Amino acid sequence: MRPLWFPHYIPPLWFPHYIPPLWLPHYMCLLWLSQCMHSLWVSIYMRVLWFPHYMPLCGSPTTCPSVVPPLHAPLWFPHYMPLCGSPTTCIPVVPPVHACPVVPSLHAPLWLSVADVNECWRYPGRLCAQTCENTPGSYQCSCTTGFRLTSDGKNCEDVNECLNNPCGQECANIYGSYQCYCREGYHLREDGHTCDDIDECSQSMGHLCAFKCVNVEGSYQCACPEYGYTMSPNGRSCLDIDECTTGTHNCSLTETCYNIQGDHRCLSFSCPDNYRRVSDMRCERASCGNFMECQNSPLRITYYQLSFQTNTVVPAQIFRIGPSPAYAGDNIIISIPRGNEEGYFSTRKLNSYTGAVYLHRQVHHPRDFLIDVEMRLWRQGTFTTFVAKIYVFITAPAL
Ligand SMILES: [Ca+2]
Ligand SMILES: [Ca+2]
Repeated sequence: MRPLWFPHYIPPLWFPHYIPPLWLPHYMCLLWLSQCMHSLWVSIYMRVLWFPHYMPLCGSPTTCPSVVPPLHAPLWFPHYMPLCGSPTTCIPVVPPVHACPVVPSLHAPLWLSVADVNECWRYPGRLCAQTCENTPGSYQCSCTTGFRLTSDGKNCEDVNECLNNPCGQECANIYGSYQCYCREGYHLREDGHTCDDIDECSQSMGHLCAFKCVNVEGSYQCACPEYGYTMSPNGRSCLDIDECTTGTHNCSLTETCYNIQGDHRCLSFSCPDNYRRVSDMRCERASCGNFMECQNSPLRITYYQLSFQTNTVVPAQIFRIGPSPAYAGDNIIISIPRGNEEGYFSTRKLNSYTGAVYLHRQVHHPRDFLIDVEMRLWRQGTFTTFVAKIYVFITAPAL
């Protein structure tokens, strides 16, 4: 309320002597403060007659021209600008002329010892919600990053940055800021905005897939060998295709299809001369000429197929053989006369009528063996020979 200590401004009779034209803006303050018709008149009088360009005039009693200040500010007192910003109504003075009310603090002339008031210091925290910046004759509220000034010019509201799609994938608006995040399978780059595919295959040290991991954008996929396997329902491990039951084998009509892990085999069983085929798997001697031949040539030849994986722990008992039925006094001799040249297999007699075959060396790579296991049975004073022809398929481990 600065005019109070300038009493010489108030008596209207003094004004012609004391008020040079340049003081006029201050009278606008008086006008606002006192609502005194006389001061009003002084103001109007001075302004209209002497400095008409100071006079913020309005066209009607209710509206003020929004661009009054720039239009009417004297060039040599830019800090005097009579603002018509906040009080938007006009005060009727001398009809039909109307003046815009002027906020006193905004228009104090510095050279009248009424310095600009730093409203931000005078009313800390009360004028602006966030940041207050003093300006000549006024102040300006502003907001920190992430906020925008509301229409009241005082408060700040959160900006929803997500509306401008600043993120590579997903955006979450938060109060005063925003956060980018990525969909599953991606990670946020250090720039905080870009999403990069995660290479799950290289990060998982090969535990994700039984056979092969293939990185793809946003995810990964497991793969199986091109032939012999199909993907299991869990999408990670591989299942052997049983070519024999699915009919995808290439065995001829005379061959028997045998499925193994990751592949299959076409086996043909033939009986030697003098043997007759009694089943798919068995040949029996038709006749024997003399005693020695009858003792030494197999009475029966039976085919078997066994399948083991390369990671089978050795020694492993893979086969048992013995007379059925067995009688007291039976005794057997067991051997592998063919197919064990490299010594992967061995035999052991478990008791007088039971023999066992062992895989006793590790087979490191998939491989097929055909071994003849011969059992000579001593019973009631004569030997009888039996042969088991055993296919042993060593396959890769299950995937
Ligand atoms: Ca990926
Ligand atoms: Ca197979």
